[in-house]
Amino acid sequence: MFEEEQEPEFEIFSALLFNSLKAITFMFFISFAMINRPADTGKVDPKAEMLITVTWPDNNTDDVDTYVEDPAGNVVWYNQREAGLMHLDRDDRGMFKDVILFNGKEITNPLNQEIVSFRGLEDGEYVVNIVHYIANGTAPLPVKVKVEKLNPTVRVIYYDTLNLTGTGDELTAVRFTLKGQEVINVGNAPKSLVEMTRSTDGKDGGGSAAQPAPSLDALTGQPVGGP
Ligand SMILES: [Ca+2]
Ligand SMILES: [Ca+2]
Repeated sequence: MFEEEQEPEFEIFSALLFNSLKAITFMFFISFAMINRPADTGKVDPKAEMLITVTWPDNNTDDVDTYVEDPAGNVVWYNQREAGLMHLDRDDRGMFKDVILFNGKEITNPLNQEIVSFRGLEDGEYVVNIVHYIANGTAPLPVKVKVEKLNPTVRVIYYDTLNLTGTGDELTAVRFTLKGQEVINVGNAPKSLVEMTRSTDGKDGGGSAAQPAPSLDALTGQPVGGP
């Protein structure tokens, strides 16, 4: 009898304890979510008007760079990741820095990809170049370049694979002109965007992988003025 009378009190106590635990857990998750709010850098704008995606084979150690010029003459590239209405998500350097920690273990991210997103579009010509910044292999490197205009419906302006042939090789993948919703004059006449950005220097210093980028001949894509 005595024990039976104690039970309800115990139940109230455990219910209280359980609810407090729930509240604490809830507050913990809320603060955790706030702490881990993703940083703005590297984010692709979900309201993008156009996307340029450059990919090369998984696990490849070569460093390919994406350069895009807009009609106003702004050029987005690894040292100028915001230009005009363009944004380069990151400078993918092959496998360099592509190791992440997950549950205390090192995980290698095999992906090789750079994405340029556009918050808005202007009439005029766009130029999309890829550059073989560091070639570690001897074979030509196949690089996929895709240009998609997203609104009002997704439309692929360009999608092809180009072969980069070695350090310093710069190729114009595509150039095209926007006129309202129209896409005209799609071609690939070479235009060096590296030359236009040569006043600024190469990759962040320190690492042995960093080197001053060579000056390139606009027509041949070959380094000029070297030894
Ligand atoms: Ca790169
Ligand atoms: Ca990579």
